[in-house]
Amino acid sequence: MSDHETAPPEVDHEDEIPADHPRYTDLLTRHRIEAGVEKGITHLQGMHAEGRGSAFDYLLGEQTLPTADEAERAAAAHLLLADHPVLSINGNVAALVPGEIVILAETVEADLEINLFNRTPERIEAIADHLREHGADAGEIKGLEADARLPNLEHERAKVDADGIYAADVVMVPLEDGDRAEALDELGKTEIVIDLNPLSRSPQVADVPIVDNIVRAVPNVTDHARELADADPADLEAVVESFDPDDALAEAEERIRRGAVDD
Ligand code: PTJ
Repeated sequence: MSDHETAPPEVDHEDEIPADHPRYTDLLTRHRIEAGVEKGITHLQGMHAEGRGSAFDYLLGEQTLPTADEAERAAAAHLLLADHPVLSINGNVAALVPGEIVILAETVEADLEINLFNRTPERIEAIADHLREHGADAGEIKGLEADARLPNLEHERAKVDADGIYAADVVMVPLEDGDRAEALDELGKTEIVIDLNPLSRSPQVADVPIVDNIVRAVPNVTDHARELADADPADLEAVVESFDPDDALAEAEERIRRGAVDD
């Protein structure tokens, strides 16, 4: 392993991670997930998910592909066109982009809904508190009621809010497990998935698969949404129509297989 791949000594706060470190994003996300586990918001399995994501990101050169940027623009257009958009939050999302996801929700007037694979009341509360600390309005966080169920999905993972994900027309589900992504797809919702693995079932069933690191993707969707905020619905529809999910998945897979780290 070359020197630049070696992590610096343990840091107590993410501000201590040197911003010019060649693997800065990886060190930052790793630190945030670790802090999330310590705070009780991220499940230990979130560390495995993070490790997988980080390997794919390394092969993508830790940068946003042009097709991922197109996906992020299409996601912004879908969210702006939606009647009832919802952004789904799990333990990794809450740890990695708490402030950024709150800003995106405000920008596109979406609800935030906590929706966990490993659901416990303690984690739900801890994540809701964490989102409030990052600017979410106390009354606007959904997922605490869990008074509806997604069909064809077992136990805790199926729980959603009747006036949240269940009623949504457009749902953003970052770092999602494949079964739930499929269940949402079967309900006919427009699904935006953020996942660094283009071969995972979640991006495969998505209307808009964003193969990018969530720490780059969410702020970029917000930037596109701000730019498109005054666009006519017809122009937003044109952005949606011009995006090809199969091309985006194929480009990401090709890039990962080539492993063109230094391009
Ligand atoms: O908080 P919970 O209980 O809801 O659990 C959340 C996890 C993430 C543990 C759970 O949903 C899970 O096990 O997910 P998977 O099946 O591991 O899928 C996570 C996907 O996210 C994988 O395909 C990873 O490659 C991808 N991923 C990991 N980190 C990132 C990422 N994609 C984008 N950005 C990342 N930073």
